[in-house]
Amino acid sequence: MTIDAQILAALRKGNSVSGAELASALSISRAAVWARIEELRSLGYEIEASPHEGYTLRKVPDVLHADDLLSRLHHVTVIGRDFRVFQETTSTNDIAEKLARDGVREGVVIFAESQTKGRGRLGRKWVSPPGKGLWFSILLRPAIPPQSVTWMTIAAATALVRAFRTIPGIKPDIKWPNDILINGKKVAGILTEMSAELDKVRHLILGIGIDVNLEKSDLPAELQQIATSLRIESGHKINRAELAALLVRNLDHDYERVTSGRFAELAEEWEEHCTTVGQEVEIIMGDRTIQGRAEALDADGALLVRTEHGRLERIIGGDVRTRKTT
Ligand code: BT5
Repeated sequence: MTIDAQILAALRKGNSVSGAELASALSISRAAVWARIEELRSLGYEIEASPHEGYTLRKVPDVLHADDLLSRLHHVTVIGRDFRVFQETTSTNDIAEKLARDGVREGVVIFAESQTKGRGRLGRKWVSPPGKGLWFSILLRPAIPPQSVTWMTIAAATALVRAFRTIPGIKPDIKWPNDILINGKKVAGILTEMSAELDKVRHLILGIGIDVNLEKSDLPAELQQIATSLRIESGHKINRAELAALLVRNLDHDYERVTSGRFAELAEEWEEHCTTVGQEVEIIMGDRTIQGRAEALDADGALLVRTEHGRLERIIGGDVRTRKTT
């Protein structure tokens, strides 16, 4: 952990902590502690200094800050060992791709306060206004076969749902393969991109977009009826950094479940929250459309759909619509 992350973690733990305690815990001088506190203040942290009590953290700004995120995590195994935060970028997936090519180790999480070219699947646009969402990507190098890469989308959806359920009043559903909905409206999307050889995943980028504190007016007109935010649905503003830390912990936990061969356990949790399984669906994959009943996930994370002709089809991508049956 960086010095600033350790200072923030210490301030968060106790009511107040003295400069001498911090200096000795971090093996730096009291003057150096003071300089770091000043730096944190300049970023918007309200830290009170009193001669008797020491330093007290009064207020944390609503910004994403790598040291702050690090200070909120303890004992993550892979995801969240390293953070990079950008004010603005084209797409956090582009940054992750660059880091992958530079040989950066897996687990790094890249956040941006806003994206100018946020993307969804098939070149669709992902709206990413500044300061109100969580737009981030994770670089991973899992030792799994390329055909099982859907596991990662399933893992991410499960981790997101578990985090959203901690917010009072929020009941999220998963719409296969990559949408999280609340009351039928999209609140988050997942974009999984990979670079692979025939039998080996070189790297994989999990891009996640969450509408956290967006108001209706932050969304373009064409999305206002089909998208929502955690703030709109819960009726209150959400602490983005706290949610981000919880998500990263969940993602780390679920990544471990996938890489240690416990996908079946994860799939069971996913199915509990997925509204697609058990429904009559229509799935559009390019110029092909399949109709049938979504029955379950198979061992690779593909959706098994029983067509009208009784055949079981394995579906690994596409856009799903629930069909009304009469
Ligand atoms: C997705 O694609 O849902 C994947 C979205 C992934 C976004 C993250 S943000 C961080 C990382 N960096 C990126 O550049 N991307 C990832 P798809 O299933 O194709 O859905 C795209 C559709 O969702 C669009 O065509 C719109 O209809 C809708 N949409 C766009 N922006 C939205 C938003 N902010 N909230 C809800 N729906 C949105």
